[in-house]
Amino acid sequence: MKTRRDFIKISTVGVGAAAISYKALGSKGFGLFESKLEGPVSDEDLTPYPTYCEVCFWKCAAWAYVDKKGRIRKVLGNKNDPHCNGRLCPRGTGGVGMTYDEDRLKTPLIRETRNDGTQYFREASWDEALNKVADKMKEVKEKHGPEAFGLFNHGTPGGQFHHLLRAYGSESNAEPAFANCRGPRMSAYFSTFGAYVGSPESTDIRDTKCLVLIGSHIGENMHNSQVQEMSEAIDNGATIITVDPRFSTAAAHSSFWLPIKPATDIALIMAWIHVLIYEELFDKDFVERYTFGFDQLKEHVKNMTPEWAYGITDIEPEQIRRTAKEMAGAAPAVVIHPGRHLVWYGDDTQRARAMAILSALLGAWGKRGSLYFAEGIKIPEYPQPHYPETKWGWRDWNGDKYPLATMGITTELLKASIPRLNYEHQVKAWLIAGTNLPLAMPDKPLFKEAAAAVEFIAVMDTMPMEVTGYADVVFPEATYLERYDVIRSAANREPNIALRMPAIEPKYDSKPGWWIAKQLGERLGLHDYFNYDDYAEVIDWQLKKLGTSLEEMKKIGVKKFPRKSGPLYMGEGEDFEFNTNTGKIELYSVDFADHGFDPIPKYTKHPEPPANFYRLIYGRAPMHTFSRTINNPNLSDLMSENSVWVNPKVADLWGLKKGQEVWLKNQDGAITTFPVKIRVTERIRWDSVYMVHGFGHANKKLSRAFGRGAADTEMITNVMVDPIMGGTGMRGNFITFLKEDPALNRKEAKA
Ligand SMILES: Nc1nc2c(c(=O)[nH]1)N[C@H]1C(S)=C(S)[C@@H](COP(=O)(O)OP(=O)(O)OC[C@H]3O[C@@H](n4cnc5c(=O)[nH]c(N)nc54)[C@H](O)[C@@H]3O)O[C@H]1N2
Ligand SMILES: Nc1nc2c(c(=O)[nH]1)N[C@H]1C(S)=C(S)[C@@H](COP(=O)(O)OP(=O)(O)OC[C@H]3O[C@@H](n4cnc5c(=O)[nH]c(N)nc54)[C@H](O)[C@@H]3O)O[C@H]1N2
Ligand code: SF4
Ligand SMILES: [Mo]
Repeated sequence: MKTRRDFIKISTVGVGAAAISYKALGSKGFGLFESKLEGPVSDEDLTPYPTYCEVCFWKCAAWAYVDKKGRIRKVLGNKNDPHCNGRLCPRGTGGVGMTYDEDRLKTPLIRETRNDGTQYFREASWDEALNKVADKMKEVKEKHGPEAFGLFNHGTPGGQFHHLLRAYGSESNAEPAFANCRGPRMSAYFSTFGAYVGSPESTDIRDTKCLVLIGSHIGENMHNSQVQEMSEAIDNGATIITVDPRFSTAAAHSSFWLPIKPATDIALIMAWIHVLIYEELFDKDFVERYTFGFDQLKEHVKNMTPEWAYGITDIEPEQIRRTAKEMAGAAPAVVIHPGRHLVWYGDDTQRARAMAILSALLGAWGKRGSLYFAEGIKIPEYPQPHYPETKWGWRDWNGDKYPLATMGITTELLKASIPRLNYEHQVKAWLIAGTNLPLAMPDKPLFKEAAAAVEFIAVMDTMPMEVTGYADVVFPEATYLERYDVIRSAANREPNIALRMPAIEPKYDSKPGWWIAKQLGERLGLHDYFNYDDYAEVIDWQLKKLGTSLEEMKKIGVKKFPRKSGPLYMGEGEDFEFNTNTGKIELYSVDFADHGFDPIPKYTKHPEPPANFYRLIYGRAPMHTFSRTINNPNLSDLMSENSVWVNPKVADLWGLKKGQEVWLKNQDGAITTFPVKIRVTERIRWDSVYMVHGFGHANKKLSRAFGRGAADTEMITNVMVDPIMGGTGMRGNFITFLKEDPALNRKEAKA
């Protein structure tokens, strides 16, 4: 039986024909810049507009150059911006493809059901679509209270809807950036240092003598200034130590590559800590002055020798000792990179704690070449009433189950939406803004059950992504190059802000997120929270408070301010109070002990792949961001599908050839919708396979992305939940190969 909300592959009468003829032009019609279509243009004929990139969360500031006909010809980095230093990554340069993608959402859409029960989307006016969502928000408020309206948000578009939700009276929101990404390090670094590492992370890579990458694959993970600083550090002779079961791009540039057995990193880090302590290589003065719990730590790691770790990690004891000595020799100028996507095995907060403790023993905190003290600009709050009090929010869906979580947990929001699970507080409807949940969330069956259970879903996106197929109403947002948005403010070495303004008018019938949120707000009687006609007024008001103006920012894009919080680094022997329970860096975490968690990290063994199965690991490719860029005409030109990396030993055993198409099947019997090509390479351990995340799109309306490669997410049905902060550990899944089309087999079996 079909559920009330069947997945609809967006197709609307009217735009379909146009889309096909446009597609006939072929993706090659779109080069890196549109100028390929229209011939060269001289810089004098171009007008630059300031923006910051939305292709990933590094938010590099840039200039969009527009020609006399009103077309964006190129996007270049802003030289004064510390996120990019004037250079964008390939995704940022090709980001303009998001604006000129002919598959974009073009008008609001409303779900309809025909007499025979089948469902489809019909084009609607903005008024109708907005009224429908606002009416539903009113209804939910009356029937269940505003708290029952949930929000999945990500990136700047999500921020506009978050404001709307708070004004309406709900705090039931969650974003993948926490539970599916960097949540473990937030909880871990906060409990250790009483501070977060921020985004961009405050890693002083450019001045480091030793950079330790534990699974961080910088170079494929293209976080811009980090990649630039890493290459500077290499030129300056820094030692790079990369721990990765795969020979990553970073590993290729490293002095030491430790091809660790997956899921065993905590053992390696604890053995490093053992060597530092028992060979007296740690920073004694720093530890004595600033840390709490050294004696307990020393006792705890007594038997965690390199020999012990060797049996677990496959890393030779000699390598463990040597790399520990390298770090000690470079200390305190060592960056133990805190990682970003940390949700691997469910003990991820503990792994991040181990990394934080390792940094502390090296005195590598607040010192040149380690982690610096970042400073940001607080954007003045535009006048508005306080947000209404809420009766419950993301913390209370089912008791305070994850007390050390600092943001809403996506999987918990799904569970709170399923009546069968009997959560204390039930969520009845969703807004979704800027996240493609079907590809970003592990455990697809859970997502589908929750999506079918809620009464209503409204999605704001720029593309007909999979998530839009679950919506009752779809709002087409203007792309980042077509809109004003919040002022970018992220802590850095120098405090700074960046402006995003429209370079061109929104194409089609798309609208900026701020406008959509305001229109809903007005319909809900929340005018006082949206007291402006144009978001430019808000920005100008805020900028003036900061001693600049919209007029000035339009000319410069980025503005830097003098630091007020003091120097980048700690002074020698300076008194320093950390924002923790003990006022010290907690090698032994009082918070963790209070909540019944191990106060010092322990290694726990995780399940191994069954016979003929291999651990699925995944990561990034330099030219794509998750699922959002796969259809981008510029970027799909650079990489149009993913492959599955297989060790030659495994390829031999299975008789797999380079380029051969296979389907993957996981331990729970899930099979990939699409086949994926084999890449035979020594760069991956024999017990694992590797895939780039984001491919395997199932919506036909994504003309370049549909059916290209396979989705790692489909293979991630086992979620290893982090008991400390609710992270969705995704690397406890194992796959095997199907050499023949499983659909064919199914048909034959029936015949
Ligand atoms: N299997 C697997 N799952 C993962 C990961 C993985 O590696 N593998 N990585 C995890 C991590 S680290 C993260 S951070 C998350 C990322 O999760 P998401 O942020 O959900 O990732 P995307 O797939 O890029 O989806 C972004 C969505 O926003 C839309 N979008 C882009 N720009 C705009 C805009 O300007 N306005 C609006 N309204 N929408 C826009 C895109 O079209 C797309 O639908 O995924 C997590 N999930
Ligand atoms: N080009 C590009 N860059 C991006 C993004 C993007 O989509 N595209 N997304 C951005 C975002 S939001 C995030 S969160 C970051 C994520 O980037 P990172 O935090 O750097 O990535 P992870 O996904 O944690 O790690 C991937 C690496 O971990 C290795 N690995 C797998 N299992 C293990 C293990 O058990 N132990 C160890 N030591 N290593 C293991 C994999 O082989 C792979 O090289 O990337 C950011 N940068
Ligand atoms: S790192 Fe690349 S994709 Fe990310 S914001 Fe910067 S230019 Fe854009
Ligand atoms: Mo992420």
